[in-house]
Amino acid sequence: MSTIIGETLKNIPWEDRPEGRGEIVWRYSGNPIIKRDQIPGANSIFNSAVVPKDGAFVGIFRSDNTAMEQHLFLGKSDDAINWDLDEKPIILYGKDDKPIGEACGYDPRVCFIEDRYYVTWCNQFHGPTIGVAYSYDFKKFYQLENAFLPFNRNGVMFPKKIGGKFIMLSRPSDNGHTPFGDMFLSQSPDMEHWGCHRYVMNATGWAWTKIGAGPIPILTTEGWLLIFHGVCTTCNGMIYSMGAAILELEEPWKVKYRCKPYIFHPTALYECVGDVPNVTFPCATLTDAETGRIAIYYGAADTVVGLAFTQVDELIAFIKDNAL
Ligand code: BMA
Repeated sequence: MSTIIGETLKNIPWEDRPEGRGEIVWRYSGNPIIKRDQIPGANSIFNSAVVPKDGAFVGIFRSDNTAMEQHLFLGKSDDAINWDLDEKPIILYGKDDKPIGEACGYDPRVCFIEDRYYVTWCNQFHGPTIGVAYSYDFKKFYQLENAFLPFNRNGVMFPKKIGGKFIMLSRPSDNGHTPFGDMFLSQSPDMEHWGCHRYVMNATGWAWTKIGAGPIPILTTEGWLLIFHGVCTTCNGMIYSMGAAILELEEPWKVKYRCKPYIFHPTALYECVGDVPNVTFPCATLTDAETGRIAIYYGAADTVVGLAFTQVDELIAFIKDNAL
């Protein structure tokens, strides 16, 4: 039986799979957990990342305002379901300790590595690329250099160094609604200089248009469990579903198993109706190594935040039984 290698999280939010239902990933009955206008002046709050901290939870939330400007906001919660969100965006500081300005951009991920929390997001630098910042305390955020040249999206860190290097997944893209995209991996000795690029996975099967890493990969006895978003294009636009794969522990650019069917698909009303219909976009998980529970945070229809659940041993068995 596959298990999570990591911390216990006794207060992980959880609901059992509804009776008589067979989905590998199931929705929280109280979804959406974040409403679109929970921040004054917000048009939408969606693709967002949460982590446990000091017995409670913190998160970085993407909110687009009614001028459709994209910013990152701090949120706090005792139960990881009910969130207090700041009314003003996060302020980024430079290495010289001087404020640079508000954190602009979208689709944040948060990853604790060694002694601090790294935030990666889609930053604007003559087009989208991967912004990087860190914080020790979620009070002050220091911005580092952008990781890559434009155009790139979905920069997702691994939670520990491998072979002495920081590791980040990303998806080279274009300046628009990218109709292509495979997943790559890059390595860095210092979180600023990125190289030794490796190819990880292509867009194929149900995700024939593009794929992008989702939450921080989860360390398990089987390898790195990677949940990602995959996109297919229909006559009515793109559909964003969730896929899953297992990557090799020491060489995580090598795919051990990739699940042929999607593991989650926009079918609930709040995933199918909103600013961008038919989008489920995972950016974070909470995990409990003791019970194997995984809570997945995802943006729904580019409008609200949803929560879903799965069990690590069942998900890994599903991936292996249904491998491409
Ligand atoms: C991607 C990103 C995401 C968004 C998705 C669907 O390109 O912009 O933030 O959720 O499109 O619109």
